Amino acid sequence: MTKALITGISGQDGSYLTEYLLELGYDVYGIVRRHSVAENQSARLVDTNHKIKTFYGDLTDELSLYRIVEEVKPDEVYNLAAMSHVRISTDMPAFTIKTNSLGVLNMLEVVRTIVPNAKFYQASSSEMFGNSIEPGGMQTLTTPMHPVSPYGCSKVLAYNLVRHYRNGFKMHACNGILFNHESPRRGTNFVTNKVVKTAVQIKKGVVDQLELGNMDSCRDWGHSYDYVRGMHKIINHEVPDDFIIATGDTYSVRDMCDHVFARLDMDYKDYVVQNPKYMRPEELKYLRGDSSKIRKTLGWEPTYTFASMLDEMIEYWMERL
Ligand code: G4F
Repeated sequence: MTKALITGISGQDGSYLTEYLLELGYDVYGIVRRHSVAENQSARLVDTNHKIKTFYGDLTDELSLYRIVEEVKPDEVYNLAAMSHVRISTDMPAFTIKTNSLGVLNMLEVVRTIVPNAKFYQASSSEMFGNSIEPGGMQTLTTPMHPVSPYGCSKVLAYNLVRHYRNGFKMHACNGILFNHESPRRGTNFVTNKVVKTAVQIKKGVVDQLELGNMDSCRDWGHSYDYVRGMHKIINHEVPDDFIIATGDTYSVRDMCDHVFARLDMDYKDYVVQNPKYMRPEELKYLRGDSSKIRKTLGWEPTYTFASMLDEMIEYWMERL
C-alpha cells in the first residue's frame, strides 16, 4: 500500500485529504501538534481516526520530523501544516516565518536525507502574489510574486525552496498554488465561515450583528473537497511541477454576505458593521486564478460552485446551532 504522510492532518485540508486517500486505499499517517484541549486536536478526524496513525511533531522541531519520517518511510509527503491566518501573521511574524519557511526547509531536508525518492507536495498560496494582476484580470503561474503580509512572504520562500530542491537535488517536489478554499470545516476566524456562522446565529436570535473588516476585497473561493483532489493529481503527475488550483471566478466579501444573508431571508446591510480590528495593514485586494494548466494537463475541475459551497456551509450551521 502507498504510504502518505500529511503534516497539518488535523486541519480542514488535512481531514478532506485523509478521507480521499483512505478511499484510494492508502496507508495514511499524520503529524499533529500538541493542543491543550485534546478534543480539538482531532475534531475534524473523528470519522477517520481509527484508520490512520498520527504522531506528535512540529515543522520547527527537526528531531520530531526525523523520528517520524524514519519510522513511516512515506512514499508521498503532503506538507499542509502552516500558520495559515494572514491577519494573525502580522501579530506573529517571526513564528509565521519559522513555521511556514524554515519548517518547510526542515521537512525538505529530512525527506532528502531519509526518503529522497518520496514525492513531496507543498501547500503554496495565492497570497504569494500580493496585488499583482495580469492585464486579463487574473493571477497566472508567471505573475510576479509581491506578497503583502508576513504570511505571503513566508510562503514565497517555501515555494522557492521547493523549486530549488526539485532542480538542485532532483527531488519529486511540487507546489500547488491554491486560491482560497473553504468548507463547513473551515476555521470560523476566516471570513466565509465567520459570515455563515454569524448569519445563522443572527437568524436564530443568538447574536444581533456581524463585525467585519474590509468588505471590498475579492477572492476566488473554491471548496477544500475539490482542492485536495487536485493536490493528489499534482503529486502523482509523472513530472514534478507547479500548478494553480482555482475556480477562475471572483466575488467580493460583500457579494458573499449578500448571498448568505439572502439565503436566510435577511439583508446583510441591516446587520453588518465594520470594525477596524479586522482590517489589515496592507490588504490584498483581488484574487482570480488561472487554473487552465491543471485542467488541461491533469483533468482537474471543481464540482462545487461559490453558491453550492456556501449553501452547504449554511446547512451545516443551521443543523448544528
Ligand atoms: O478568509 P480570509 O482570512 O482569507 P485570506 O486572508 O484570503 O487567506 C486565506 O486564503 C489564502 C489563499 O489566498 C491562504 F493562503 C490563507 O492561508 C487563507 O486560507 O480573508 C479573506 C478576505 C480578506 O480580504 C480579508 O481582509 O476577507 C477580508 N475580511 C473582511 N473581514 C476578513 C474579515 N477576513 C477575516 N478573516 N475576518 C474578517 O472579519
